[in-house]
Amino acid sequence: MSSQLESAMEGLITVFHNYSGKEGDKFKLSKKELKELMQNELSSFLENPKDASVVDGIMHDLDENGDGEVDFPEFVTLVAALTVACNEFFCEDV
Ligand SMILES: [Ca+2]
Ligand SMILES: [Ca+2]
Repeated sequence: MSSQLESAMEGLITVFHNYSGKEGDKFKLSKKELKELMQNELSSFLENPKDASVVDGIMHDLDENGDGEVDFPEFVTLVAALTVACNEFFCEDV
């Protein structure tokens, strides 16, 4: 049995690969794959996941090595940033 945190980590990996394997490099998210992931998996955390400029901005921020795709470490950066933002929101609410 995995702990809650371990399950969450496995979930992250699974979600990433579900989308990264759709086209091109199997281990990286193209802009299209990133957009799909954001729309399907992060729709309540992101304000306008359907807005192309939002996707462009996030892609640009995430793509540290400038190859035009988001690899797993870059994806984790996004999830970590969103988790921190969400935690702040959660703390304000309590
Ligand atoms: Ca891909
Ligand atoms: Ca990259």
